[in-house]
Amino acid sequence: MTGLVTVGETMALLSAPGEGHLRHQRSLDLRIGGAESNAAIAVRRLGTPAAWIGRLGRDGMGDLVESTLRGEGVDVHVVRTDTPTSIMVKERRPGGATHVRYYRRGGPGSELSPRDLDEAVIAGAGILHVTGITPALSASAAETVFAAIEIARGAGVDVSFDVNWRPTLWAATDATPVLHEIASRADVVFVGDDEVELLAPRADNELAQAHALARLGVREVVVKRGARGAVALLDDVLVEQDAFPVRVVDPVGAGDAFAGAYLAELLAGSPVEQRLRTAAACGALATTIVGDWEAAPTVDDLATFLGGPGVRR
Ligand code: ADP
Ligand code: KDG
Repeated sequence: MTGLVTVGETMALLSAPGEGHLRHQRSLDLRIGGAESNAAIAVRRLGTPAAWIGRLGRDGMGDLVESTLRGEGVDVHVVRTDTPTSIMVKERRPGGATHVRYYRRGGPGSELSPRDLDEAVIAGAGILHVTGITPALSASAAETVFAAIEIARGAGVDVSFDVNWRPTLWAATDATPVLHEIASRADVVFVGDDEVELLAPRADNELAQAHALARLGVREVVVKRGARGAVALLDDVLVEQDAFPVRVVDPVGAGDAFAGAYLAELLAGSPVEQRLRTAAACGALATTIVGDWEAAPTVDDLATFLGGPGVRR
């Protein structure tokens, strides 16, 4: 496998179909979501191999997650356990703000252990992609992330890290040293413009913050700026990419589609300008329909988006 491998928790996702408070909903759509598997799907959609390592309950929700990922062409390496599969509930409050609530404490993702890692899969990949969500779940989940990084580094596999700080899972004081530690072991770091201060508190603007991260030994620092696009800092050169204007329906998952697309282009050997352009297009498209990963574009969708609508027959 020369593509991407990732490790993390994927949950069943109960998503309110309409706008309004959850208590006024009479049904919920059943989907799946997980930052790492969202990125793996984004990679697959662009025709690049991707593998996901994780744990799921031995239950219907676990079957749903496993069959959905397999259906998307992701190579699944899963341990099934007696612990129920974790759940995430997503509602769109009046005014359009998306609220997410987790039911995942002690869930299968928290049981992740370095023993779950298939060394050959990681060592055979082109990139290992991890996020700051998994180490927040438990001590053994954090150990698993560090163990995966060690295997990748030992095998000369690039390490990609999406900071993805989730304040509902851990406070800044607990998160900062761990996220810092992972960033310092990564070749590529994706960081939100709202997260970068956490890792570079003494720098007083985005550029200085990106330089501070690069000084940790990170080869490519990519700052995700939502509707303002993105910038990448590598070899001391800053490359900027505007956002593609879109009508946002559901912003959750944009960062995962962005990271997956950037990494797919990196695996293909594309220059940084193309990595950023494809990533920004995929991030923008990811916001245009409901779901954390469903709108990640295929090669064909992307060509249509970048080349103008037209009619495909
Ligand atoms: P995250 O989902 O991790 O918070 P962002 O919201 O910054 O990350 O989204 C990742 C990337 O997706 C952005 O850098 C941008 O290129 C694209 N993107 C996100 N939101 C929009 C938007 N509203 N319009 C256009 N592009 C967007
Ligand atoms: O980036 C989107 C993810 O946050 C979502 O799919 C669920 O993994 C998830 C999380 O922990 O928030």
